[in-house]
Amino acid sequence: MHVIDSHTEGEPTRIVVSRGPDLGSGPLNERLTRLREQADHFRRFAINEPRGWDAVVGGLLCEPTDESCAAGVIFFNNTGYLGMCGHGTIGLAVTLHHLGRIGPGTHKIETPVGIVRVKLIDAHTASVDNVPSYRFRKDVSLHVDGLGDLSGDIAWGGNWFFLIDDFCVPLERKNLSQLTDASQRIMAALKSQSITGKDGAEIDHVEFSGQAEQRDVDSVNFVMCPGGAYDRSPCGTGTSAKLACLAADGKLAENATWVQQSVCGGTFRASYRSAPPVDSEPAILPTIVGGAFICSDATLVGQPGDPFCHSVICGAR
Ligand code: PYC
Repeated sequence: MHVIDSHTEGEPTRIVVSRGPDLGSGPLNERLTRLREQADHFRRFAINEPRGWDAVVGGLLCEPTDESCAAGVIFFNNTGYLGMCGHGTIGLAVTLHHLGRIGPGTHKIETPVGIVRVKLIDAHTASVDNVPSYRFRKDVSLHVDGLGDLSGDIAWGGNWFFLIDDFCVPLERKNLSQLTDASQRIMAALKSQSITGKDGAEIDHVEFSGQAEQRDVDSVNFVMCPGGAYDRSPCGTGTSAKLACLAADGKLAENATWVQQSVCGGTFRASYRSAPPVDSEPAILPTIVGGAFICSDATLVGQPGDPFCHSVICGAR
């Protein structure tokens, strides 16, 4: 299996270029269902230990149904599948350039949640025009074991997020294990209290935002992804969800730039345009700009008889 690894502001992406499972043709959301139901061993083989690790987001390169798209992609992680992935789309653009498949300029990419536009600015920088994003609920109360009563917003940015501002634990690298523990407790509380996104959708990302120390940065975040790994980048879909909340509160004007830094120090520059409401909620079209670098261009091997071929090590799911 030919894979290309990159990182976007520190967050790894592994694009599977060839020898992925045959999912047939048709809309990408149907192909994703086939992948989940009939070929999930591929996901575990491609990104979990021993060939990968928990933080890696994989992307299966697919033939798009829409011929005007440069590529189709299905993103996945150590525990399942992602509707969209902002850092992964930036990594994909830099990877497609590395493969000689795209040049600088704007390209359409098909995903299971819709078509997104990516602009390759140079060999290591791309912007993503994400799917329409919106705040679904404001100031939702939640009781969390060990943390007490909290309140946060629920927003969609291509994935579902529970966003908490000014969390009691400072967003610093030395606090990563505390932040990981707290965000997982919040995720469990959301589940047990049946607090969901629209139509009962599971909220599978938790985002803490706080004040930045750097003067040229607007906010620092910590984002917990499904599967227990935190995002090393500021999270493209998480930044989109954050922008949706800022816009809904009148705290960020259309086309103004918002610099979002991750707890690891990488930054995305983000802005938005207004979009038609989604289910009568005001919506935005976010644009996220970030940098990505290729780390390896490799062949993954699965030998007959390898008992760990499809990954059953440690916490891999
Ligand atoms: O950048 O959207 C993102 C993302 C989702 C999960 C990890 N990164």
